[in-house]
Amino acid sequence: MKFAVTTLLIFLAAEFNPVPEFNPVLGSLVWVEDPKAAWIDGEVVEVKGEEIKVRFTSKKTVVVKASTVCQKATEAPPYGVDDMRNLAYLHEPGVLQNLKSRYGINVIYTYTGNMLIAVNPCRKLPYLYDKNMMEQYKRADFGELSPHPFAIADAAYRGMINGGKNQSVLVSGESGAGKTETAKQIMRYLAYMGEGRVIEQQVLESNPVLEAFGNAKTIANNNSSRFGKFVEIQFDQRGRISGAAIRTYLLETSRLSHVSDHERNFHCFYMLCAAPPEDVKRYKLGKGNPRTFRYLNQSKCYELEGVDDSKEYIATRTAMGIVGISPDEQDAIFRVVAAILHLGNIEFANGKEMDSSQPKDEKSWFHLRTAAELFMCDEKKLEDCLCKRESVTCGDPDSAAVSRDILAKTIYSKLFDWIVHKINSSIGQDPDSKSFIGVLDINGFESFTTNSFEQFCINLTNEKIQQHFNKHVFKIEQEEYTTEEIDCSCIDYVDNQDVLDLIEKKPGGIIALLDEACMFPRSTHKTFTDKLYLTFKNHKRFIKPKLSRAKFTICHYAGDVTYQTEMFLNKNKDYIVAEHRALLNASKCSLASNLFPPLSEEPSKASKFSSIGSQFKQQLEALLDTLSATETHFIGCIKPNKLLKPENFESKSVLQQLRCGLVMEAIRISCAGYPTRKQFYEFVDQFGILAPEVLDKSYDEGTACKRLLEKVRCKGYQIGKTKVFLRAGQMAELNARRSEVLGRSASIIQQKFRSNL
Ligand code: AD9
Ligand code: MG
Repeated sequence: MKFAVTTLLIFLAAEFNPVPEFNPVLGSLVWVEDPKAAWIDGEVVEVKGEEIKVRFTSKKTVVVKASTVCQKATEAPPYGVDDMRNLAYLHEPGVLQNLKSRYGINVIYTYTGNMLIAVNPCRKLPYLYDKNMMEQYKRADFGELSPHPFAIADAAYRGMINGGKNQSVLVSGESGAGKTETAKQIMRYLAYMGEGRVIEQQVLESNPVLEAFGNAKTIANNNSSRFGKFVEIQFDQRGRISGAAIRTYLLETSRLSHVSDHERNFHCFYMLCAAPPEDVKRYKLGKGNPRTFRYLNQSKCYELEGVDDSKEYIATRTAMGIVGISPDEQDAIFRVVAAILHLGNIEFANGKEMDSSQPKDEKSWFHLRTAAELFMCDEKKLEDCLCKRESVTCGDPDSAAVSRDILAKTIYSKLFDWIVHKINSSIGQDPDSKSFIGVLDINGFESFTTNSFEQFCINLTNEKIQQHFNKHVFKIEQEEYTTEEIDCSCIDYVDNQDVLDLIEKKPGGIIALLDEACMFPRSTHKTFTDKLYLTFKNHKRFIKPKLSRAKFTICHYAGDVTYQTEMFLNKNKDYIVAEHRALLNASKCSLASNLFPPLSEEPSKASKFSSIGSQFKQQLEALLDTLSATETHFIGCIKPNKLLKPENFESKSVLQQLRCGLVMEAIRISCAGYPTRKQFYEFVDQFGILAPEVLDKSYDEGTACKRLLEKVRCKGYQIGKTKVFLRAGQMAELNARRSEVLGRSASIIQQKFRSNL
């Protein structure tokens, strides 16, 4: 992944300048930014005006500008702090070091205020999630125990029960960071609160079912979710689960016909190949060897380390039963899955007539017959539908292959939607439910060497979530400042509304222009791209790359991403080829024919042009409307290393994730204001030693704090109604002074002690 984290992350009121007053002197401990290791710590050994020489522990020295280094705490707790806000210095190297030192002892969770940061342990840590642990979190207040997803789930649950407000938990992070695993722990905890009845079981078992059909091995993650998911768990008056609604987003169907090296197709195909012999026979899969199917053998990866597909098949079947998919329905689902494998094996050759094609050889005829049999549709119609000239293809062998893949993808995506729908209707929605907790598990910001329409949609989602997050964190900060009656003009944030307008404004945004292009038969990706160049030539967030005419760059909040437009038009079009619809609608299998109702029964489709981009935009709007009406909890997942190997913390990559995700954003907002706050009495208790005269009872607590801070010449702090609000770095300074005074008193006592001897 390549990110260009640029100047986008600047706050209006205060740049992210963690310790503004820091002037390194001889002997100061500092962090120096390093292109490979992110940040390295060392000691200042020479100061020459603006330039300083720093010596690292490796004895290597570097000369850097004083303004580029960060101050290192002298007395950092060796195993870090539970909440980033308790760091002596709340800056990038501090945050990174804290995560790293905790990770080293398998402490994978850390708070930043109310947000949880979860570093993927890349190994099983069962003790962290057992019943005993759930019980402990159930009894504790937030912040009392170590940071944990159960604490977040519990906070959401209590917020719902006591505060009477709907809640949501947003889990973000890049692929392999642990979003799905974390979301599952949240769901487990919520189910645990509900006493373990059938409905809780159903909500939990929806996970393996959806994973079987919607997850696949990718380079980044052996169990990568190839769709986004929002699970709304509804509760009754007694706080028990009473219904659930699952919404899914953007299943990556392109994987069905094209699998890259070292990746796999969706898990269900391999499971079915590994099914018990009677099932393999029933679904006509020969010897059940995945190597014999074209949709599976483009990549040479078939098995997953530590996963037994035959066991997974049985487990999936059991889970399907629990979520209410009947044995007959399960049979129909796997028949369709097997039919897709056979469909993929049909190859084409030139037919007898011009622009026509036919199955290439006897083997292809066999797969065509078997596919038709499994789909329970007419064999001749299937042949016609693939080989004859029709609305989208011109009939030659290449077009027939395209038509075959389109058919396979359409069926699979309909099948997936059907499964989701089925789970929803069998778990049921509680019409009387007043409250819910939503859990969102959706792909983080993506920037690959080649980015297409999928990345465009995913990054739009992330822009939306980012805006929601900024507003949320900002609002919480503002509320606390207002309660304490202190000035909050110092906090503000850069709104990314301009990027959102560029993408989704109606009319005139990129999605609207793409829809327009899709409606004109003569448009090509080139005319579409030219139109973008013309329309957005002065847009601050849009860049026309110098050399290409088929690319454009968007300056996202997390960095610049260049999109390739070649497939944008095709991928945006949402239609079912009329012949495909007719073929499957006539299937004798009720599941298959239900997947393709007659067009007249889909009025929204029949009347107007429908596009994937616009539909997705609407889905997102609905999601954001839901989220905005809830109290939101955030969990940021971090992938410690590319290969997901335990005990390997790659600082550089973690830093990039912190910058692109929500974590640094939360820290920035809090740093721009007053990241450390302490109750008056706590503050006086801790620092009274710096100005003992304020401790006599003639002052009220607030004034005592003020006098104390004046005496030690602190500036820029604020005194609220019950708390002292300190700027970034001030707490560390006070602590250092306190240690100094304590040290001095200790040595005086020692001297006295010695002289008395
Ligand atoms: V993707 O965007 O769907 O590709 P996720 O969902 O962020 O991705 P996932 O939750 O699937 O990542 O985690 C990846 C792998 O890391 C899992 O399969 C586990 O093997 C491993 N993992 C993640 N979190 C934990 C955990 N808390 N404990 C143990 C974990 N293993
Ligand atoms: Mg996932």
